[in-house]
Amino acid sequence: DACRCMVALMDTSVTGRLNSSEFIRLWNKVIIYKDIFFQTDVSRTGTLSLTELRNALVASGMRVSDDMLNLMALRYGASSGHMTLESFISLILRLDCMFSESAGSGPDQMSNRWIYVSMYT
Ligand SMILES: [Ca+2]
Repeated sequence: DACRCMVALMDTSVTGRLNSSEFIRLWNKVIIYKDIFFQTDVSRTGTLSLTELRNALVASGMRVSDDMLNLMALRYGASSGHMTLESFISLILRLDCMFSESAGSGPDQMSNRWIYVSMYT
């Protein structure tokens, strides 16, 4: 599921598969976010607590409200509320996709992007 999600998020040409430039883009992002995950997992549990998740999002340059953070922990976290690396990568790629692709575009592009990310990935 995590792999399918990653492919869908980076498949900007919407062909159902990744070409080499899409794959390289994905791979570079995965490496960056994996490093952020391990840097913010200060308790060395291999998962992110809510506080660690907040720090990881800040380190990734994402600004989200506390309500949104709690929702993300519910949706992507385990029942303990802690988040694994796979869940974190799926979540952060979605955010990355929505924030970066919608930057500088109008509300129409933004809502199209939202529908695309919600439905396809
Ligand atoms: Ca931790």
